[in-house]
Amino acid sequence: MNTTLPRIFAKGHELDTSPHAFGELRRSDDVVNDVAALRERFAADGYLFIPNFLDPALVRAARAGITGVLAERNLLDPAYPAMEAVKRADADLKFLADPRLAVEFMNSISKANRSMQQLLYAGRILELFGAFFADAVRHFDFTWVRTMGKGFGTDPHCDTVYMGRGSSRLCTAWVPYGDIAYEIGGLMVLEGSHRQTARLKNYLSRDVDTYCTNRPEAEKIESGRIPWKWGGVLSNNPSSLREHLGGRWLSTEYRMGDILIFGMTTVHASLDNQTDFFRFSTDTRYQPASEPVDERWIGENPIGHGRAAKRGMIC
Ligand SMILES: O=C(O)CCC(=O)C(=O)O
Ligand SMILES: [Fe+2]
Repeated sequence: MNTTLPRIFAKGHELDTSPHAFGELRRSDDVVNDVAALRERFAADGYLFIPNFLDPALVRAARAGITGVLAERNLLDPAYPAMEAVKRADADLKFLADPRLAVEFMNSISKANRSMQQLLYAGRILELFGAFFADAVRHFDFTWVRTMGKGFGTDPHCDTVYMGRGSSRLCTAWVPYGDIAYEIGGLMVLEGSHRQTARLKNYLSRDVDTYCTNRPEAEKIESGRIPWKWGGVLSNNPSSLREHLGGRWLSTEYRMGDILIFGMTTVHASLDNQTDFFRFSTDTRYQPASEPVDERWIGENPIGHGRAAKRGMIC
């Protein structure tokens, strides 16, 4: 075991942190102004990790907006300054399991947060994607805001199953709003997983909003009683998934200002939060403006994974 790392978990499974199983994300701050090198690295690694890319003062201001909403909702422990984002012991976040309530909550945090809007949809991020795509940039209109309290992180998945109806060049930008020690649980990327498209062919061809009209669950999906039969998870055991697919889980202790960019077929997950601090991050999406766009995530109130997104087929 690597003794410099704490014990870390994902979906309750302890991760092997020995050097063959776990490592640090490769930094790309050295090539941030060299677009050819950035493209090469993205093709080689399936991600770009650029520390200290965003203005930390703006990230901090966006964090203040997030903690403001959580304080209003009585989710923070009032014994600590809101900016520390200590979760109230009895704060109940179960409502986030309901996709409709989760969307409402994310919108209530992101829409009025001018620093977050400026950070994500203007300035450096757009310049970077413009150069990277060599095209005008279109971003999705929905902002995924993660407010993760103590407990499990996100299951391993690829983003294409949630947003793959448009451009295959779509990219995700994951931005932390706080310094995220390993125990608080940031994002992990499975090394080399973007090159596993043959093995993951079946998974990558799926879409969480497609359902079988000839199966018993069809009626529940059509009426909106359940969001889906299959929620897009690749595996609920990040440890055995890694053994199966190979490569290391890669992560880091993120700092405010960092950005992690990855593609639609890169397997990722997040570490469990073992602390009383909230982990805050957003994930947002960018693509070349000239390419087709997934209609679920566009407009003032995107349909998302709601009923209008469902596509029935006989299977
Ligand atoms: O932040 C997380 O836990 C998950 C984020 C994610 O899946 C993404 O950025 O695509
Ligand atoms: Fe994701």
